[in-house]
Amino acid sequence: NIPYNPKEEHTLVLIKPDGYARGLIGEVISRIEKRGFKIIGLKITIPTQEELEEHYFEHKDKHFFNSLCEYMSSGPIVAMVVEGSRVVQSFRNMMGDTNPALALPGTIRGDLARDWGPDRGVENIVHGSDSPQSADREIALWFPEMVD
Ligand code: RTP
Ligand code: MG
Repeated sequence: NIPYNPKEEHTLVLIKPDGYARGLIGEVISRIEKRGFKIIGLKITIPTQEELEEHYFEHKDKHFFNSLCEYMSSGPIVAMVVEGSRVVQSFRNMMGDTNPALALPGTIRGDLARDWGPDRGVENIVHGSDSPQSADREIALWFPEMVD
């Protein structure tokens, strides 16, 4: 990792297990770099149940929470800290709608994610923080060494 400058805006990006398994790491990283954002932290890990309960705490009472945790712990993910001006909202725009069927062409999910079938109701390639506050919390969870 390279130095974390708290004056810059950051977001936490995850390439989820379907993105990793389908060989889309390069595609996602390429889109981030072409947009002019800087990757300052990067690791491959298999999330634990504890990490997912913390990462997705806002969803713990939702009907999809169990399948979400099963999906997210089913294989390796790539976690990244991405830096740049207004990167939180920009990366949300780059991801597209949560549901791949509603994600517009030109977005990561709209171009790459498969439709949600009965067997994979939660897959959508990537995660991006939904606010700068969420980003701070998520970066502290996945990259504690970077911010302590
Ligand atoms: P993320 O947090 O992963 O960046 O996705 P998001 O903001 O677009 O969507 P969010 O509402 O935070 O949901 C988190 C993840 O849970 C799965 N999900 N499944 N079956 C469903 O109705 C449903 N709703 C959400 C997705 O993997 C979603 O990205
Ligand atoms: Mg979310």
